[in-house]
Amino acid sequence: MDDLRQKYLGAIAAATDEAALEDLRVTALGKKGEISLKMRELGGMTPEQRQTMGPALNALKDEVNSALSARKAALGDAALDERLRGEWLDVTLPGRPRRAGTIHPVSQVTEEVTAIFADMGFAVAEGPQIESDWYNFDALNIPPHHPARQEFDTFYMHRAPGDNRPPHVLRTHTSPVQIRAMEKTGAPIRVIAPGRVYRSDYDQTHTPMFHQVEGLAIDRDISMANLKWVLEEFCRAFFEVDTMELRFRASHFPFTEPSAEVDIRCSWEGGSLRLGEGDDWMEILGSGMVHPKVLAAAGVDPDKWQGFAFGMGIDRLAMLKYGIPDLRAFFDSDLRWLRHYGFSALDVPTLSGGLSR
Ligand code: 2U9
Repeated sequence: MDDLRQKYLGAIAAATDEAALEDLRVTALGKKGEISLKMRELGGMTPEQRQTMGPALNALKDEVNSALSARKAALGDAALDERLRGEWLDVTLPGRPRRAGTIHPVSQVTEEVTAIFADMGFAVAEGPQIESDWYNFDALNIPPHHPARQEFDTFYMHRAPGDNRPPHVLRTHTSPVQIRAMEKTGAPIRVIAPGRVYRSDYDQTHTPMFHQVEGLAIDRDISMANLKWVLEEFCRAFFEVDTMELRFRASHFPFTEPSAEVDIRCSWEGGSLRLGEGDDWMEILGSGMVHPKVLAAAGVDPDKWQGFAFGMGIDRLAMLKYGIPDLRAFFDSDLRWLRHYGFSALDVPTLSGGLSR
């Protein structure tokens, strides 16, 4: 018995891999293994012999099994140590840089503008980009065949052959959104409508898709004076210039009467643009008192209600504020370009807190 013990424990300790251990297990404890055969011989022994040999063989079997398990674990640990030595990892190496997205200047400016008007009590309204000609033109006092329709360089949708109804259009301004808002909530109302608009035009200062924000305030006695204050307050906050000065120039839009284009004081001295100082004026938006016909078309009684509206180009505001030279740059997807102008991921506008620099 001691010979068997010596033989197997020695062989297990000397085994160098799992396959050798498995061979030893089969040779000792398999069906025809040496120890298994010895256990089978117990049946032919006298009860006295069996009483001493039985427990001794069982103990040997347990000992061999434990030795096999222990050696197997030791070989596993050694293999892992060996692998870890080979796969050395330098945790001090710098990580691989990941490209983060950036906020687009147009989105950022939209958020800035929205925050400023929200502080003055304007809600945000949205509407479809494919519009009926009623909402885009008729309701805004631009009747069919009126020469004013030609000024909008409109994209028309196709109608099925034989369908002679006027075609839908890609909205040329966000004004239809405000018609829909008035229809829905009536007066009084104070909303801005930011969003994409479309005109068939393409050069350094025009792209076929651009962004507008329009505003509308209707109440019992809203006047041009209210309009002027709101726009001054907006320009001071948006351009972060306390000395901002506005000039109203008489103009004409079909949907407002009277109408005014609005300029801001600026200087071009030394080749760089400075706002709120100098002897020059730069046009930044259009505005006026909403035409009574437009109120009536939206279901608002013009004998009871009146108010102002204004409109401006968001892309142009972004170019002015961030010094972007060419409108077409907005369609560049080059992140280096955006970083150059200081737009980084998750930049949150901070203008709603105050109006000063
Ligand atoms: C309703 C009634 C009136 C919105 C207005 C302008 C003047 C204007 C231009 C500025 C630059 C368009 O992006 S731009 O090319 N807009 O000059 N927009 S008044 O008037 C409205 C809007 C809605 C119901």
